[in-house]
Amino acid sequence: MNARVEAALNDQIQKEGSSSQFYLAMASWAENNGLNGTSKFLYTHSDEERFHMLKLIKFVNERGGKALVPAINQPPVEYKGLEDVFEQLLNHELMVTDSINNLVDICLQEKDYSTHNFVQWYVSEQLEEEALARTILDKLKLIDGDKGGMYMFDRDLENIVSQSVTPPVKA
Ligand code: OFO
Repeated sequence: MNARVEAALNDQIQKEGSSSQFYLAMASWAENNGLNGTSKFLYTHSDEERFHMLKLIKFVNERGGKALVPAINQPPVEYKGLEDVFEQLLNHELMVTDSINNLVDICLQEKDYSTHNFVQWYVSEQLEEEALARTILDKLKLIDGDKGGMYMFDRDLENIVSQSVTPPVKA
């Protein structure tokens, strides 16, 4: 496997792993703050990120490269509130999108068209995740801390989890 592409894929493996940990920390925070729907949503999101990491690990190894399993860093424990959680989540997704775009660039520069093809799945996934995070943030801004609104919001997020049951990506 092309060394530059392999390094970029390993960098992406690290980012997907840290996304999973980040959302896990948010899920745990939400659970401890009585936001059960939000915590379910974030636990599911954390699982999805782990599958994104696994899919990359398998791809690198199957293509003759060596996948590097990243170290686990401690994500933040405290959040100021739900808006803070979803703002951080959106910013994190924007950073991941930049990283995927960089990966796409490297594939093209190195003429690695099969990895380029593989990475397209991540390109669409990022679009969906960014759109969802923006929609959630817009709702939170509308609610503006109203208790009844927060209750409904938390219930809505629980429904999103049960409807979206996008089966985890096969690694
Ligand atoms: Fe892995 O999809 Fe977001 O970060």
